[in-house]
Amino acid sequence: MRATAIAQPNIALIKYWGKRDVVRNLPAVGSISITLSELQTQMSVDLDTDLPGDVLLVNGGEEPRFLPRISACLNDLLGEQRSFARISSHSNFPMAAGLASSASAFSALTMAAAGAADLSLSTRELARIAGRASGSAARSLYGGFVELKNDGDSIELESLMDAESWPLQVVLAITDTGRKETGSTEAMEISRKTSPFYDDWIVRQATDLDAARTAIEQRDFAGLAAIAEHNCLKMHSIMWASRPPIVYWKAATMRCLQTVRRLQGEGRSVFFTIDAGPQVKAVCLPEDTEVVREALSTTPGVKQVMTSGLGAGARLVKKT
Ligand code: 2P0
Repeated sequence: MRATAIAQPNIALIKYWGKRDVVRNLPAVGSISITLSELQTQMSVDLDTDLPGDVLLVNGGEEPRFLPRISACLNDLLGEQRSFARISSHSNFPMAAGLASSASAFSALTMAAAGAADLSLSTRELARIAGRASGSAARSLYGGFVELKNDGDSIELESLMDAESWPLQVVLAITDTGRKETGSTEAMEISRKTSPFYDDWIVRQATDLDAARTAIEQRDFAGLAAIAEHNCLKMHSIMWASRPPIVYWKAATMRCLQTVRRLQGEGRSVFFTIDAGPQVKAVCLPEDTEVVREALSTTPGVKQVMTSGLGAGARLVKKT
């Protein structure tokens, strides 16, 4: 009745932004991501309790704030008649700051809870359940390059390439560790309802997904860089044009983009992407990692830099 799982966050190169169905949390567009190796969330679920309600510990301290979404995910997986759970989560990176903490948290939670309850569900089924809790979490059930297809009435996931086949590196530049003002669930709905560019974003996503899939298949770094930067800036343009506007960037975010442009001008294989937060993720070829890391860590306003390779999907590490 107890199990522990580990999962890593993933970084979308072709972004999920917008929901087709808010109640079932179905994304309006497909997305392509890379799962990281070095940033991890370890999640333990204990169902053998006589607790009067679920208890959530995050890095050792009680965190009732996140509990409603966690409890809803457990209800979805185990049914509402389940016993209450003690859930304990440890992450080695800052939460709620645009580093995809919900992706690693909900993918690890789903896998640990299924393990604790002795359910034998496929990765695909677990991904669908994790995705209902947090859209991007579905992708962290898989490693390497992952596509989330927005098919009909549900989602479908496909592993495009494993982590070893194209070992890209990601340098994460942390420009702000505070909690963001607008969560991505709310921000996506503001964009859908008010951004004049939203409909066009939906229509054009298939073209971007095709271009990224082809670049990955051919290990074409320049091709992947061009489409990933374009897709990222398009997503942020939708947010900026929303009412009220949603601007996650800080001054240091822009400075990091300038650093990446300078490195590109010097012939380095690197490109940027930015999610629902102010952090910049610089994806690069292994031979350029050190130069990119050094350049970003000395960019004014950058508080911390982390480096990660690509890694595996969520996995069960302990069951008792
Ligand atoms: C992504 N993001 O594809 C995009 C890019 C942020 C920007 O998925 O509402 O926490 O829980 O399904 O998955 C972040 O949103 O959203 C996200 P919900 P989620 O990675």
